[in-house]
Amino acid sequence: MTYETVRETDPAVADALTGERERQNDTLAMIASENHVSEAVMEAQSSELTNNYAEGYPGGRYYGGCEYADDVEGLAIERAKELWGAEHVNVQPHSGSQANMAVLTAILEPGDTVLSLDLTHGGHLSHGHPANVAGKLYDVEHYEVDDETGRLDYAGLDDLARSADPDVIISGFSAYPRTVDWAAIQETADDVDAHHLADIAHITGLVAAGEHPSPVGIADFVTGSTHKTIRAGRGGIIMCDEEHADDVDSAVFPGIQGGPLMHNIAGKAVGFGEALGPEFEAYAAQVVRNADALGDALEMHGLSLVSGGTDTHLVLVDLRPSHPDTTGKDVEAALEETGIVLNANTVPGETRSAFNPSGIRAGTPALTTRGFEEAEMREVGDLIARVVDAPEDESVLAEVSAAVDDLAASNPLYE
Ligand code: DSN
Repeated sequence: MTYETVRETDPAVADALTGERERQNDTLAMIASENHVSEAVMEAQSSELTNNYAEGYPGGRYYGGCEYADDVEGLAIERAKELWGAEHVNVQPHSGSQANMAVLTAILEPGDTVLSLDLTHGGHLSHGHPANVAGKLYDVEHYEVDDETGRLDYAGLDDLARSADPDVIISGFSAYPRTVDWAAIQETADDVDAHHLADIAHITGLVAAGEHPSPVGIADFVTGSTHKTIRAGRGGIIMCDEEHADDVDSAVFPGIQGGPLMHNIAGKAVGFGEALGPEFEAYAAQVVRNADALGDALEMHGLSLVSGGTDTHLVLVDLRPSHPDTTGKDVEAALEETGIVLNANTVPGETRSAFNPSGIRAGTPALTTRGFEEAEMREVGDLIARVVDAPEDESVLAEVSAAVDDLAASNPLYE
């Protein structure tokens, strides 16, 4: 996109849009929740459907003029069913957080009990953090990962479920690098008569491609976002059995949302279509191999990975064992100067604060989209380690910056 029309009417916004395009082209996006969608997805998201109001669902709208909205939403739903094998799909949530809120309002009353992973152990704000509406409405208990192994403590979760007697157990995480045993959590949910909501926001693409086991058909509800590893239009998705379909649909609309963002749903449909194509499985497999290669390189430089490695698209580095005086924010800021963009992250047993935590999280979905393979990921790991060792050394930052420029130029995103 060239933004020529915006430039004619609004140069200030056109400058920002062009700047962002150049930023993405010239830097290495390693925020684990980000990806680069195709030009086709972006075109669909900027379509005339942004003007349409389609409150309701395909074939049952509250306004006229929805025949093409029906086509697009129907395509998104059918493609999602094929990708994840769900009986019922709702593609209207504006985000993964909205998808979670819709499921919670569908099955809970205020004051009911939610059991979810602590945010500092890899959970998510929308799973009941006190600052989130879910934390204000519900009584929230948290389970944790094992301090020693950094892996989910399924026995601890089971014990806690028996004492907390939750109405829902939330699984699925935003900073957990290991394979999740959905069936073990489902067994606990069954034993305590709780619903099970599996939030696969980060790993939607890995699950669709068979790179991570699927909770669909195991958990009562599966939520996700559609712009991360699945690389489709921005937003959320809910999957469930027919038994829960009406409750979920009415919780999304009119429960917590009004008109769906039909232009984004068009982007979801296009991205899901791409993910059904022959190349997506190879892409998802490369995402995982790349994360593994990145983790190996970081470990070779003495950095400590939470859980000792990764099975997914991300690695979580605990800086405390190797660099006790360096914080995640120090590293995030120094890396950003060089063109490597990732985020500071809390780690299990966090001893600093959420704003200036002790770890960094790095993901490979976006770099894999632009063609990076294991050799480049090992090089990126070497560069990250150099910056972690000397975040204030301007000559190191300049050398890393030059290497980042070369890597970005060899793997261009946009012509
Ligand atoms: N905030 C996103 C992440 O980076 O994990 C998830 O919503």
